Amino acid sequence: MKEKEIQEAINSHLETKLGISVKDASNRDIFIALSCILTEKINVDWKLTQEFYDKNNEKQVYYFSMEFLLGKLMKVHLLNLQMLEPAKKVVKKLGFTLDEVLACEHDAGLGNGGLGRLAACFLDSMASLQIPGHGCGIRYKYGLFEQRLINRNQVELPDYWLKDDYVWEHRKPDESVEVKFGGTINMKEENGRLQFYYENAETVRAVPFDVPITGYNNQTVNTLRLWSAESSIDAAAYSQNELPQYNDYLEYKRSIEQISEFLYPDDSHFEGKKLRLKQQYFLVSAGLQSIIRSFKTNYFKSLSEFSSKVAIQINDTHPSLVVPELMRLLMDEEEMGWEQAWSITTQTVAYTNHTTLSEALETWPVDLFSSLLPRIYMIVEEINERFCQNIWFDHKQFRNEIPELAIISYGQIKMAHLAIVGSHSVNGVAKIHTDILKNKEMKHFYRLYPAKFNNKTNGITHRRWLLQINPELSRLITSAIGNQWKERPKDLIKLIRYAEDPSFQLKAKEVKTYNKQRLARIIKAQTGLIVNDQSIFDVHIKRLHGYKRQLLNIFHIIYLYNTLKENPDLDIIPRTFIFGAKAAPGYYFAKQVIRFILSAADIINNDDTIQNKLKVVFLENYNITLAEKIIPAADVSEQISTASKEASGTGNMKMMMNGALTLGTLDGANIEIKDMVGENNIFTFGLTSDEVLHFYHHGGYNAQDLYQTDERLQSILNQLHDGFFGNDEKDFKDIYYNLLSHNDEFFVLKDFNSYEEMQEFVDQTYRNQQKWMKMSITNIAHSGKFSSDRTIHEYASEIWKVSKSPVFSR
Ligand code: GPQ
Repeated sequence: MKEKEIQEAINSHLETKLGISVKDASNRDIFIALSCILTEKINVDWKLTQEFYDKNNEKQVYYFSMEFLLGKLMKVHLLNLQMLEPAKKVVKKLGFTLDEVLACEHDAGLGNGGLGRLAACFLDSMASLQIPGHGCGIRYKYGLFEQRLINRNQVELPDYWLKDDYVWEHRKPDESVEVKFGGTINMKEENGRLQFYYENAETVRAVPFDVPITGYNNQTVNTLRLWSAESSIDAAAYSQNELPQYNDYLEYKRSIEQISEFLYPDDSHFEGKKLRLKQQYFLVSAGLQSIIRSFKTNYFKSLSEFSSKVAIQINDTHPSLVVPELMRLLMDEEEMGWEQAWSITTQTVAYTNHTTLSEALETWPVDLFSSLLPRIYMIVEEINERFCQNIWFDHKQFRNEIPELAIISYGQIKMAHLAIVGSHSVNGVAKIHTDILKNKEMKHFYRLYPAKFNNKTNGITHRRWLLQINPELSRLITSAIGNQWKERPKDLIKLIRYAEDPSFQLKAKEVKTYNKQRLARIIKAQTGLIVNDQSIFDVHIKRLHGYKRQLLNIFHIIYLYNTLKENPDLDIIPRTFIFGAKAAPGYYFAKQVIRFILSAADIINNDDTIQNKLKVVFLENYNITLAEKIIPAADVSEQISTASKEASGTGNMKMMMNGALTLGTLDGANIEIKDMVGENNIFTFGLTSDEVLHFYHHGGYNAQDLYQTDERLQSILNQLHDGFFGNDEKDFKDIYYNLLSHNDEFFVLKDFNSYEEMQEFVDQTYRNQQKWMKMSITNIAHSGKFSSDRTIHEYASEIWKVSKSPVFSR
């Protein structure tokens, strides 16, 4: 769309829909007008895309996930439809600024962190690569909580993101399905088959809301289908034959709607709540019913070809009930026999594992599971029985491993085992993570089914995380190597020629400074702090977690502070340490760490004697929109998880792509970043994953010894213990005891020395700006591998067996 058209469309919308003229319009009015213009255009392509898929019988991919962390979408659509520049000009002409208009959209925060954002990046890449791939998720009424920092404490507020209507969703009541919970199962023999009937089950109406997912400049529009729970009976029907007991009805209605009410705020942590299991089954059952229905109407009548036309990827074990639910639908509803249903199910489903943390493993108690999902439980029992029998008779060498491999044992259902047994592919999300799965966490399964296991190193969409959030850097890149990198991110490697080019270095440095100044203004507005844009911006943004070691970072900051207090003239490059992190509401230790960082920040930021050499900023309510502003401004990317614990990480990729240098452990995808850029272009430190695993195997190390021998650590730990940082001094004692009496589970003290040395080297390196910029440009040049286009290409060809389906030849 050209400028003139956009302008006319906005005017016409304001006049005919709102009855106002531009001079009376608010930012939100302009936002709504633009969203309507986009929606009209998107809808045309959406319909054509679906018709094209139907007509050509294309195999469809469905990405099942309890989380889709989309953030805002308007800029994505403008960029994909090549309308960003004209829209910016028009909006300006009308007396507005596009950024303010875009800010009217509420973040769709339907995810906790990496896993949910990965799902969103995958949707973007599938549409941009013209792969018929769709998302299947839950339309939570409340997304991830909004974080406020009050008196240094995290306070959680509900995220009511739907309060102004969500402009991108389309409610499809005609495509609703029913999902059943509880009750008892009756069996009857009919026509020689066992039929299963539900008695006294609770029936929930699942209503789909479709969100269009546009591809980049290619007219493909795929679908993210989000399910919402509604009551299937109205008040009149509820009180039939009874006195109208309206209060009872309201209670009943609320209990149903609760299912899609909120996102569980735990990241990489299993919370065995019944409502969560309900959410999981709700997603899986609604999603599968709708897939089967569309398969039957659009493709073939017989379901025998299902697995050649449908691929289902499950995002961790959260949707692993697809295995028994697909079995149920094929057998009970479609009258298939077990063997055929099993072959279709396993050929359709593929499972991605995202963590080896034991506290994240999903295991459901049999009583809870079987009372909520009686028919599904029968099927899981049968899957387990057949699986164990199969090992006993056909894999005799594994007989001793049966108790360990079983899906049900000691009254618990192990969802990872169900997912492995019920799928044809199991993948980890970075090389080292997949190796740990194969050789440690899932080693028996790997020996049993070697061919199922494979690696798919994560990626991020370079369109959003470079092109959209860093237009200045994108322009600079394009001026050097042309436009093609936008569709072929690997072309970024052509930048390597400019890594040592003084004029390119200068321009790249100018872009970084510009982005740092912009972030400095945001910091000023949010916190009142004035930060020096010539200082090193050292960024640690991710969920707050023991293993992500925000504690190691703040320990080092305090060490620097203590050193400066002794010698204020110490020659260090000024640093601004920037944190952003939400702690799960029930994660006490993580909340203590937030308090600790904020307390240390107060002391450091208000100390005039250290000559402004250190500033510590904790930005409230870290979310996608904030990440988009921080990442382009980062000089140093903190990726300092305890080795072996971070399956992949994706923030590391986003920051690298924007020219930050990684300061990281040899963990997750950091290792592959190092392999790409070479060890001279990354700062690595710390125990290796083998060393960490070796320590765990031998009961850890002795943290007390380090306390005794390392004066730097002793000072900090004593400060913690003695209330140096506290209003309320008692609480930081917890951190003290956590490290010293509980033997420092995450090796914070153990890795301190090596981290400190590497931080010192970062400081030294930054003094040589030519070298720094060379390293920075080298990182950008090698970041193409970490585009999720590469990842999706691998899933498509190696797991899903789908190819590109170009809706229109351009
Ligand atoms: N991840 Cl299991 C989450 O964000 N949430 C989870 O519940 C689980 C994993 C992350 C993982 O910690 C990161 O290392 C990965 O980069 C990310 O998933 C995507 O794979």
